[in-house]
Amino acid sequence: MFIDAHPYPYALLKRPPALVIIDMQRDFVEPGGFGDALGNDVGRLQACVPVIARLLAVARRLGLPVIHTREAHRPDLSDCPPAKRQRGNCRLKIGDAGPMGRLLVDGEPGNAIIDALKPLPGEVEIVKPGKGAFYSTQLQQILPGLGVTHLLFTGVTTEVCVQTTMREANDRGYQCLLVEDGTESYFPEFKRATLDMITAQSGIVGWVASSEAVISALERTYG
Ligand code: TIU
Repeated sequence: MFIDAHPYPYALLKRPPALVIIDMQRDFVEPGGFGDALGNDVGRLQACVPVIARLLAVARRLGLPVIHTREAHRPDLSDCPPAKRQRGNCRLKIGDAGPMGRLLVDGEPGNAIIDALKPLPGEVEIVKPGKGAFYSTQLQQILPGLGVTHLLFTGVTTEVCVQTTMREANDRGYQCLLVEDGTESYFPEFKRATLDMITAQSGIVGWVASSEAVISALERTYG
């Protein structure tokens, strides 16, 4: 079975792919969080929430492994490079107190995954200090234990944490597909460019497909 994808059909194996949901945290999608402090229009990210919720429901029903990630730093900021904290010259920086607690700090209300996509017990939740989900985390050790070779990517933001993680996964031998309507950027033109970069050169980083194509193929293959 195949997912109807660009630049060519994405083959599904007997073992299902994992659904990867990158950084769907209040810090990026709600006013008063880290994304807002960087000067972004956070409302732009809302469009992918119902799409990811639909994919998540299908993944849970069909038994796909689900991996959530969250960008977060320890309360003492010992895992936050000063260069990252100082970048941008913003009024509020990582670790400063905002309306939802300290920005991008693990355990703060604003750092939590949004209610609509809350992880269930048993689903993997990777807490990552970088943009990529493999850097300084256990993800590389966890994936073989799940028997996963194929990854379906969703989340925010397309050209930052999603693309970085997809490139890290590609270099580690995973077959990666990005769900086009399951990801958003603060900059629509950067989202478009990312989709084009991933699929150019016969899929140099991987594939892109719509959530509709992904869901129908998953239902046909594993339903
Ligand atoms: N600023 C921005 O576009 N993204 C991030 O800082 N992190 C993620 O993409 N999750």
